[in-house]
This record gives sequence, structure tokens and C-alpha cells, in this order.
Amino acid sequence: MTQSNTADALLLPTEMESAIRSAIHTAERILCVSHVSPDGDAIGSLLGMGWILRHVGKQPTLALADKPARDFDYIPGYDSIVGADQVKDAYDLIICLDASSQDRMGDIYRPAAHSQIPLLVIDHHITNTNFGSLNWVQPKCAAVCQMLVYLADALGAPLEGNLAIALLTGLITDTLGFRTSNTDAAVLQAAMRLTAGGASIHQIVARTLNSRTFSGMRLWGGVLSEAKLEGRVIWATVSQAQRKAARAQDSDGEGLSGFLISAQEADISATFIERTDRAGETVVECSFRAKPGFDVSEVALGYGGGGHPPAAGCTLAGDLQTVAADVVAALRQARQTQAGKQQRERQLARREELLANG
Ligand SMILES: [Mn+2]
Repeated sequence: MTQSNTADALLLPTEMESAIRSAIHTAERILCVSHVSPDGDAIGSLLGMGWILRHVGKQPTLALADKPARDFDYIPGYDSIVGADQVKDAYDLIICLDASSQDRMGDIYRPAAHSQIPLLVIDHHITNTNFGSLNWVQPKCAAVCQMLVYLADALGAPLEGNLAIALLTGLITDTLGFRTSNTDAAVLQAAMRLTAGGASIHQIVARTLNSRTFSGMRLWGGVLSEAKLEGRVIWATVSQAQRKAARAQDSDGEGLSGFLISAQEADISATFIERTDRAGETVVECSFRAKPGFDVSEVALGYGGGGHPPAAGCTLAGDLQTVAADVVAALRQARQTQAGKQQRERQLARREELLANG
């Protein structure tokens, strides 16, 4: 059964729909991949795409450069996700989900072997670099899992069972439980249809947003006590030593930026997490959040990262404190420029109002 409305048609234009349909139908060997450090939307859209493809008779390979957290093992198909060691050279089609640039696929995508293969990019990041041979980039969607609701409609895959659980996961995690500024009627309608198809909001929330480790809480306690607030930018650093002392897991720093932005005194938040990359180099993972009206995606893009106006990030080489000081200066500058622009717009609106009431 296909159910669509005008809003959905705008989010998946007819020409894009037929291009994707023919790319999928003409391919036998399909590789699906999402981004490094996979979150709920990455894992949900990867597994969801798997179920959509199986519905149309394909047997795709689903791959992630980093092992998905066990938190997500309730999504049917979780155990079918493979790592780079099981990715071959030859495919007819590669489908990349929720990644704004090619490097976000990590070592799953090997340009030497894969660059001649058609690459379908499905993403909702406004900073997407359109690195595919076919790019469906829809920043109006709150999650790639929302986009896949429309693709499932287009391909006749019913929004129920395994597919519904996978797709509702990305919708819930990327909107922080339907609380972000991009949670609109279309998001809720998609969620409603997935819920009607048997997926449970409360079960997914219990396994994702409402689930923390004790080590993570101890890490947050130490990190938050040293958070700084400068010029309405709140920020915190997480060193490897702190993570070791708290016996923290890799994912324990996630969510810190989202928590910091709840400070009434801040418009922008940042966390800087020190890590060792695959080459053994020390890198700093930077994560930014912004209150409505502010935009952190441009600063992230300027440092080679990406994201959305309210949530973005980048990874930089260098010493933790030096990177943090540099980036905080850039964020404070951006905040000041954006606040100035907002003030001018408010003045202009007031003047027009006075003239109209004249
Ligand atoms: Mn996403």
C-alpha cells in the first residue's frame, strides 16, 4: 500500500524518486553504509534501508566502520552489520546514509576500489557536499529515517515490523524524543505511521535516550564541574586521562553538548573530547549545539566538519586545550555576529510595525 500526501511529495521529488528506483532495481550487489561513530539515525537508517531493499528482492551488505553500540541491538538485523574486513571491491551500487561527506564513511569506502561504482547519497545535513553520483539531500527532514519513510512508500514497502522499529529509532534519537526545533507535523506524521505499524516509542526511548552507564555519569560529573561560560558560549573538555579515571566507554561523552546547551546563560555549547585515532594520532572531537536563532554549522564547516544549524561538529588534530581555545574563540565570534544580525532584524521589524500603524 502506498500512502503519500503533498508534503511527502515535496520531500521526495518525483524525478529523484524515479532515479533512485531505477538505481536500486538495476543493481544486484548493493552495499549500504553509514557514518563513523554511528548514532541512532545512522544505525536505524542503515538497517531500515536493509529491510526496504529486502522487500524489493535484494540482499544488501550493511557495513559500518565502527561497531554499533549494543544499545541498538533491539533493532532487527543488528547482527547482520559487518565491518570493513567483510566489504568487497565489487558492487553495482553503494548507498550512503546520514553522512555529509565521503570521509564520514571511514574505511568502508575505499576510493581505489569503489570510485567507479554508482554512489547514491541519502542525507539530511545542510552541509552535505553532494559527493555521490546521485544525491538526495533533504535538510527539511529531521532524520534520514524520515526520508526512508517516503522511500519505503515509493518502493511499496509497508511501514511495519522490523522496518518500523529501525526507522522510528532514527526519528526519536535525532529529534531527542521529538523536542528539537525541526520537529514539525511531517515528523510526527511519519512517527505516527511507524507507531501504527507496531514500533514502540517508549521501548525505543528506554533503550536510547533514557539509558546511561554509571561510568558515563561519573565522567559527566567531573567534566561538568569544570565547564566554562564565556560570552554566552558554554564549553567543556574531556581528556583521555579523565575518561580513563572514570573507566568511561567511548560513547560516554555523547550528549554532553546537548546537555550544556540547556544552560539559560548560553546561546551556544561545545564539548571537546580527546581521542586517539586509527593512526595513533591524538585528535579532538568537537561537538556544537546552538539555541534557536543561532547557527553552529558554519563554524563546523570552516573546520572541515559539518552538521545542521542547531547541531554540528568536526574532528581536529592537536592538543586538547589549544584546539578548545581556538574553536571557542571562533564560536564566540560567530555568536556575536549572529546576535548582532538578530538585533538589526528586530529593529527593522519594529520600525516596519510603527510605520504600518503610523
Ligand atoms: Mn541524522
